[in-house]
Amino acid sequence: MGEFFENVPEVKYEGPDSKNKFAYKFYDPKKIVRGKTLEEQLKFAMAWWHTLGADGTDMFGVGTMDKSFGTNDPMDLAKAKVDAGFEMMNKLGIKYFCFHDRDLAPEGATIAESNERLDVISDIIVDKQKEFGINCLWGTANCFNNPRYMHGAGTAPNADVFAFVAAQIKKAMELTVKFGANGYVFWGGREGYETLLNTDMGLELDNMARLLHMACDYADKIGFKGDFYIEPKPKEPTKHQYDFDAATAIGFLRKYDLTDRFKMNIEANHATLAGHTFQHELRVARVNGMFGSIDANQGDELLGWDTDQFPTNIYTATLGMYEVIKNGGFTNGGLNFDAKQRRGSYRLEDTAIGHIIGMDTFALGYLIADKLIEDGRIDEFVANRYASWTTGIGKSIIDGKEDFESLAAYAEKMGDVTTNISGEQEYLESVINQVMLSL
Ligand code: XLS
Ligand code: NI
Ligand code: NI
Repeated sequence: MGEFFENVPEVKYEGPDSKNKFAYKFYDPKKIVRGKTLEEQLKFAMAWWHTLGADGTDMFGVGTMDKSFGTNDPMDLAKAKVDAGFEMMNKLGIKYFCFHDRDLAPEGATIAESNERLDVISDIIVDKQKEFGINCLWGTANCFNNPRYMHGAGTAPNADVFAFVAAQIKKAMELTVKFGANGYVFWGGREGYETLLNTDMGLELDNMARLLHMACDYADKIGFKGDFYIEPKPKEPTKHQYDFDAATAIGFLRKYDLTDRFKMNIEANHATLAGHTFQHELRVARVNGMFGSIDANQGDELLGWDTDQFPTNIYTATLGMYEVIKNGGFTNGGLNFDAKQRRGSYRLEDTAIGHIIGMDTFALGYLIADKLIEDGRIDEFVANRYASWTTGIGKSIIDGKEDFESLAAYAEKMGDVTTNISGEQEYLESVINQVMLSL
């Protein structure tokens, strides 16, 4: 096996003063925080598709990055990607990867041929996992690329498409188990609509739920005990996607009695597209007991699409990690870099540098969020803000002892509300700045 990332050395933690672009400035994998190493807390994962597949192709131009890994033969390329991927993860100390079935091996002419190809490549991956001590965070199926999915997959109007995608997901779940992963993602790539004029929305949603129930049943058969995740996204590729945001996806799961097996995989860029902050999406998942995993990237406020940039925004990462810590940390989930370097950063080492900055950003975010919680001023402020619910009339409402009549009598006696206190947003933002900059 040759070396593919020959300009990338083994990347180590050198601290905030290092000027080595191939060193971590803030991510010290062995540092203990909240009783575990940062490596265990953050669970970084490499996304097979971007890191080994994306070559900079966009709507206006061909690829700028050479991701041929020394071969033109599709199966040889699939094998070379395994070598390249494990080389990069090993050099960077990334302990997990995420994949779509079609990232691993090219689709064949029949399901049988596609599956045979997957068997060949997945055998190689399993050996590599053992050799390098690298795990799989989650798997998924690419149900959006092939023209058969032009009208959707689980929500397609054509029942044959539904049957085909079931076969595809069945195999992708088997691979996920083979790699020992505890997560399986459903991202509704084309599960949505372009126009309601040709769409039976009710049937499409019922069918999506049918597909997910079948996945749960099959998980039990093959011993998949991990979490299923829905990854919400409001649009792109379809105009309107059914899993618009966390609240919408959770409502869907509740309606169809799927909340036992499913959680959310929150992607930062998708939150932006939905008009939400990353923290909002994580909070919605958390307060509903549905937080699972994160696709770590960032969008551009000025662009309306999924730019999938490597995360560099420390403020956003801090507020995101604040939610993760409040949730008790990751269980089966982790931080998957669903991210790619910009088209002009065309060298393979730019991929590595993107991961390095992403890992430093989330490590910093985690450390600052930990300090914020330890500092306690934010929590204390919030507790005081809602103090009226712990005594008197507030407690009585929570205890279920009040009704409209009793509250009307209470209000009458009170006259008017005289107890509102300031929200102090500016002060709270200053606390964040202070904690952040004094880390
Ligand atoms: C696309 C999604 C996709 C999922 C996996 O926008 O982020 O990459 O994470 O199918
Ligand atoms: Ni994603
Ligand atoms: Ni995305």
